[in-house]
Amino acid sequence: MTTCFPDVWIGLLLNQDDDSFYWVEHGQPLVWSNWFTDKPNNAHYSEDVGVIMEPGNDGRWDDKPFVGQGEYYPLCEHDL
Ligand SMILES: [Ca+2]
Repeated sequence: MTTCFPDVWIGLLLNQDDDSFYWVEHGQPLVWSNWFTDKPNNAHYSEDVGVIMEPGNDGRWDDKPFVGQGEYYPLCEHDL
């Protein structure tokens, strides 16, 4: 059985004012990153969320378009 996993939103959003990414939870700027080669690339000038790419990409990141709620699975933190 093959299971497909989509890209996962990690809480990164693009700041439209300066084209930098920030963490949505606290509004902090991105300091460390794990972008895939040549990413973020803002393809078609519409990619404003940061995701962990689907398996097979070593957990690297890409920027993708925000096309509507539910398009990406979110990665969440939970106290145990
Ligand atoms: Ca991209």
